[in-house]
Amino acid sequence: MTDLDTLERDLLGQIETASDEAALEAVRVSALGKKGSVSELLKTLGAMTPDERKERGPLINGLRDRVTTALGSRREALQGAALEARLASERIDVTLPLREAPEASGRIHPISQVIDEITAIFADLGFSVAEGPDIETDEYNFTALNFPEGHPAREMHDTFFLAPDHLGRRKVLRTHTSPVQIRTMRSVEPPIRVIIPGRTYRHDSDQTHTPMFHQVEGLVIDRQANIANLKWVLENFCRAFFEVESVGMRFRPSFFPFTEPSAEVDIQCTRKGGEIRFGEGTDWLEVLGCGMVHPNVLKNCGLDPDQFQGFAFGMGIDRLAMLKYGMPDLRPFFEADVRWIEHYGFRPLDVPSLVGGLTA
Ligand code: 2NM
Repeated sequence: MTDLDTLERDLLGQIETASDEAALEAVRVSALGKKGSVSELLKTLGAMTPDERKERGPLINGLRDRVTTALGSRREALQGAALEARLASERIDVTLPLREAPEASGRIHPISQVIDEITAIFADLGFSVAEGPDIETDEYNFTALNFPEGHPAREMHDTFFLAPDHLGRRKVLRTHTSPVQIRTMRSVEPPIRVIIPGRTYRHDSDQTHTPMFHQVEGLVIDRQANIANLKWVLENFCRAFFEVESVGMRFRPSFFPFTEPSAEVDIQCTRKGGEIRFGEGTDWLEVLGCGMVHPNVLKNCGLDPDQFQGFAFGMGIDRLAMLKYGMPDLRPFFEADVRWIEHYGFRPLDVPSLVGGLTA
């Protein structure tokens, strides 16, 4: 084996085993660089006799060509492998779910969602929203609403009583939002069309009751607002809220001190296959109470019952939320469990509207 053969085998071996482009470049410089082994051989041609050159020239040039070719193909292979590795490391799985932006990852509590839905529906019917304090006087919570002094209904409400104020007035945590209707009737000239969503309190706690719960009440006062108007408003509300074309309703006579006549309202439903459907079927579901505002309540607010009349209604928001969104238990509403709110909560940018369908 000649020295050229040995050199060629050595160089081709180094080229083949060069593990990256930098290593390959080092081999190239060591062979074909200014002082490279092959370059040095080429320089020897000049000092040769023509006969020597004729014999050695093609051998050395052949060696240089084969080394150059081997370098080229090894470089191509290394570049290809480097590209493959980079593509693999930068690979994006477009089938993975998007990570939510921070402003989209919070959740709206079902109670807030239902209040927003109810507000949107009644706003469309021309109602505005009124609010009042959670701590009320006995006067606003009971007396003005036609609960006689010492009447058992005051006890029926399981009232939380607070210490009397400096005027000796006994304070209570409001047992319903009706005191806000009193405040409204005493301060706003009819016609009145308001709803009052808010927190209410009763000394009651079991699987279906929490000491704090949410109500929305509505009030319409005008010269001739009547029961037909009441039924129309409630029917339209139920159709919009339960998102059905039509809904069978049943008005059962009932009693509230602040309305006469009074009724409790059921809507039709079916409970086939463990799923509840509203508006049709053979079952009935109680959803609200209502009635014509009692003349004594009008008088208590400085309104002449011979001039003005109206209707009022009230419903439990927490129960409506459970029914509409299939939540089996009331208690997690108030436990602030992030896993629960992630499951049952609503996306902050999905604002309820009649245009989109409330839960669009
Ligand atoms: C209900 C049912 C029926 C009601 C009545 C009044 C007021 F102040 F106008 F007399 N406010 N709310 C009312 C009537 C509330 O909740 C079940």
